[in-house]
Amino acid sequence: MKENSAKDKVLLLLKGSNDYISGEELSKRMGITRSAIWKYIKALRSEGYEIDSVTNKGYKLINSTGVLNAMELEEGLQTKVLGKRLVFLQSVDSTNQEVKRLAAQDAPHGTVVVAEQQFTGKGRLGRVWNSPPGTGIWFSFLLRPQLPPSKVAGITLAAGLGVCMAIRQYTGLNALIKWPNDVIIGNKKICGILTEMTAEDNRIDYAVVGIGINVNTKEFAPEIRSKATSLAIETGSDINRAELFKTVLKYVEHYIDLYLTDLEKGILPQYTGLCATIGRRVKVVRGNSTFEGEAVSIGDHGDLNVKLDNGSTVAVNSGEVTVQGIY
Ligand code: BT5
Repeated sequence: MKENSAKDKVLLLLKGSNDYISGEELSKRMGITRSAIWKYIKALRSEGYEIDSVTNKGYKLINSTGVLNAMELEEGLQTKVLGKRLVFLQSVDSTNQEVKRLAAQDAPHGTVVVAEQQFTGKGRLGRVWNSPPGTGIWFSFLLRPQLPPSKVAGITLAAGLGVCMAIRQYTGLNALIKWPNDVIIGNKKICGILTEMTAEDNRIDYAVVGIGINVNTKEFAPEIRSKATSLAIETGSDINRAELFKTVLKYVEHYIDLYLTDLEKGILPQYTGLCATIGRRVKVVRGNSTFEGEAVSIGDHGDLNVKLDNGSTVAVNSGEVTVQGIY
């Protein structure tokens, strides 16, 4: 564990106590003055910790749901490799970009960057990902897998499955996957994933997986209002983003490991069981032709197999398909 600053030590003492601790007790335990304690309490409050103070009783930590910082993100993280190096930033252009910058400086496999806010959050194909502060979990991680580039799509499917399972476990909501890697609740999007990679000689140099989850968003920008939702909207209450992040990272690591151990087969049965696209009518646009059919299964490279109305089956990629009934 990193050496804690005095402010973090005050926080740990508050966290370790079920009752009020007096300013005197804190100042004795820390070996600093009561006015220094008061300064740290004020600083912690400004970070979002709700700390009650009562004359003659002292201080008590009431709630830390709104807080996102490195300490909250790392404390109790149960992963093997993901997040062993974790960088938290108040704001950044895009966490994918930051991970790429760190990768260029030889950052290790499993490095994670989390941001409170992204100025230019990216979707796929140059689209925008809205990432305002105080609302979501916006993070990316670095992988240096021994894989050919054709296997990267499966990593993205595994990450989507991990997010979906974590949301189900943490909130009890009926989260599903819209192939290939949106997580949805009802017909609305709660999470998007962007994977980028660099490769050489048919080998992945590194892959960056970026995940955005709408957690405590109450209102969306007009252009996405009809197709986006958040966990707070769906559950009716605010969610502790740091705790949810740790659950997500644990599940994402688990399913990526499963995929890498048993390439496709490790995750496909579970993925298919949670994939809302399977069994739906889809429209496929390929070149100048448009076909309709039913999505029937996921292929070995993560493609979607569509049974067309003329009876033939085609394997399609995400750029070619729209699903009827989901945004
Ligand atoms: C995605 O793209 O869904 C991938 C999003 C990845 C975001 C993460 S956040 C951390 C990391 N850093 C980044 O810069 N990116 C990753 P796509 O399938 O192309 O969907 C983009 C579309 O989703 C947009 O065109 C909007 O219509 C919609 N959208 C934008 N922001 C949204 C939001 N917060 N919630 C739901 N939908 C949104």
